[in-house]
Amino acid sequence: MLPIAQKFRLQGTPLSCERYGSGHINETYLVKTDAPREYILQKINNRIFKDVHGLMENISAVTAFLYEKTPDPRRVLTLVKTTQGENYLHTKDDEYFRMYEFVTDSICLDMVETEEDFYQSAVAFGQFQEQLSAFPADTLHETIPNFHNTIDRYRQFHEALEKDILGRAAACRAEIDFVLAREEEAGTMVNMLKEGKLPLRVTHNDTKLNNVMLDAKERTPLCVIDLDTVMPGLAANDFGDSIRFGASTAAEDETDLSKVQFSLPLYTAYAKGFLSACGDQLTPLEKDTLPLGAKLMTLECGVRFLTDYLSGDTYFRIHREHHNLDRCRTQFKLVAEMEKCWDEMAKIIADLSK
Ligand code: ADP
Ligand code: GN1
Ligand code: MG
Repeated sequence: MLPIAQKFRLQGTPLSCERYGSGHINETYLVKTDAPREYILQKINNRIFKDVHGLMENISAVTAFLYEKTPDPRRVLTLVKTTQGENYLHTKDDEYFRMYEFVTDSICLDMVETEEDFYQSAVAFGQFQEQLSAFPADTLHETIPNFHNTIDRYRQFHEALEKDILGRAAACRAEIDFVLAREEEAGTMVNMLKEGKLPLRVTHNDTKLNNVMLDAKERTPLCVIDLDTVMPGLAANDFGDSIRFGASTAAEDETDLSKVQFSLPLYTAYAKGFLSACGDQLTPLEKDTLPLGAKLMTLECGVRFLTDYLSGDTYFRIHREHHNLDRCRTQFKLVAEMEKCWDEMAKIIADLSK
């Protein structure tokens, strides 16, 4: 990878380039130079992102827009150009790479450590949405069509189930039944959007806790990263995706389901942070749909993991056998728990919205 790193305008000579982070899609590397400086190099997954040029146009435009408001490389993800002055490198082998400034003195969490950290991550994502409210949404490329179209995610699930190419369906009947039992409800927000009841906004669409950087000392928001899926979307989906990942008491791939619980205190902390950062912008109905966003993003993600499991694990990177099945099980456990405390979830949002 060092020869790739050398093709970017770095300060100093690159000394090392090691795999980094725990994302499921791109390949991320930490580059260290003798300056000394650190950078993040990423090989973009062009099997999943079919229009890398459009994707990089999005990222370059969004980061430039944010930089105008906050001209600080710790507070806005900052691209490093190639020696040719481009925003990304396209190699002869048809591989795509990009380089970012490393966000210094920061932390990036794979699991919530304190309620306060989760609250701060909500402020970060809420501010991100608020800052992008003036961004011209029609200039954005749709990097993955129908990304949070839950109805289409069900269509893909049915297709995978019908093909069942590895004969895995028989062993996950309970999970399949769980998905089927919620099919009608799964389309609720997509239909509300179609009916013009919910507005499209510029959203992040992948608001996992490990896609936000906090200041290592203050543990306050620095910047939102992983901008591959910034596209027009629903505010409640950004809220919901954070909840599905962060308001769980266990990791996304925990195999001991007794450890996986949906935490109402964490949900409340996130809701406070999110509403304080972008609440003024949201319509009353958008606020009302926040709990539904949490439930449907968790269900959708579980459906996506299960679909990938049935299809032979071609989308999400796996590190062990049945990894995607384990992942889908944690999501369905969380959905089941949310269903049990549904009224409380709604009341928390209603109280905070007063
Ligand atoms: P993926 O799409 O695979 O999730 P990310 O862009 O989220 O890729 O990067 C993976 C991980 O690399 C992040 O969770 C974070 O820990 C780290 N990372 C990414 N960009 C930066 C950056 N600019 N500075 C510091 N760490 C970063
Ligand atoms: C992927 O890229 P990463 O790891 O931040 C996925 C998200 C899922 C998430 C589940 C482009 O996110 O949609 O919610 O895994 N990203 C893409 O952990 O599909
Ligand atoms: Mg990520």
